[in-house]
Amino acid sequence: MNRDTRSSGLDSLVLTQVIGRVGVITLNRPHQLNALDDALMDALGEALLHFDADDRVGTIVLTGGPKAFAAGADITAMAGWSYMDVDRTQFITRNWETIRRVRKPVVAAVAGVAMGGGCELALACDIILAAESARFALPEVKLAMLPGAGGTQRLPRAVGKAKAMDMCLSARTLSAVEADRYGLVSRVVEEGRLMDEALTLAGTIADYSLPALMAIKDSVNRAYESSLTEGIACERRQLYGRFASEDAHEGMNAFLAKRKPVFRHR
Ligand code: CO8
Repeated sequence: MNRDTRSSGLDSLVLTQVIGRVGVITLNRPHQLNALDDALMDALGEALLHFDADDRVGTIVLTGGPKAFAAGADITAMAGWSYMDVDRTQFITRNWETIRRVRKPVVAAVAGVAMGGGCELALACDIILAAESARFALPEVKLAMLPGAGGTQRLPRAVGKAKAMDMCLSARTLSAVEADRYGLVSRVVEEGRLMDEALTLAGTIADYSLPALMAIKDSVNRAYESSLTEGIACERRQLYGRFASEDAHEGMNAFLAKRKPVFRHR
């Protein structure tokens, strides 16, 4: 794999690096277990939008540290807020939902805890790879709060109502193996191999035609967000759209000529 890497400064709240066609974003508040505050979420949003606009990047990997992907919203920051503080600054919609605007595939590579907003952030990604140490929980009920960064909506869609209710109401923690069995994560990988596996997966995806990847992501998200009729209509439009793509003709012609396709991401 071409490891053409560029890194941001080590004192940043997020570190960014480009490896081949993969943009890697690392949450970097290790002493607070990557607790998510406004500044971190603004930096994350900026990094996501930057990679989404960068033609050299086909896929994004979002990761944390060995101990924590992220331990949730920053309780220290939130503890003093009033209703009006949250409402006036639109805390959640201002920077928590940026990830929804990203059109390229986003792979979460999770080691250690993914709790509360950290679990919700992973759920907002397209694929979750979990190291054996990964732990998933929505423990907000212990604070008399609720999973308010999409957790009550995305978790039932991922694991079904009964298991989502169990996790949200009892705050139980899932091991990586349980999370895999529940369908919350797509793969569990050996502890030391998390980033290698994530980069290999993201690199494989990034080599496909980017407009095709974005069409697939949009269509799968419709399955999740709309009725079957609307989802099928979206998929059909995306399918017809493929015939306007140079890459789709290249892919089909290369298959017929028994050669490797050369995608230009157009
Ligand atoms: N916020 C702020 N600081 C945190 C957080 C957090 N969520 N989690 C850990 N830290 C800090 C600790 O306070 C500690 O700091 P210090 O060293 O200064 O005392 C440091 O990180 C290390 O933590 P621990 O000593 O507790 O480490 P342990 O290994 O003993 O425990 C745990 C790890 C189990 C992850 C434990 O830290 C924990 O339970 N953390 C809180 C988890 C939690 O409740 N998360 C949910 C938060 S609420 C939320 O996410 C709402 C999302 C909805 C969005 C709302 C937006 C407004």
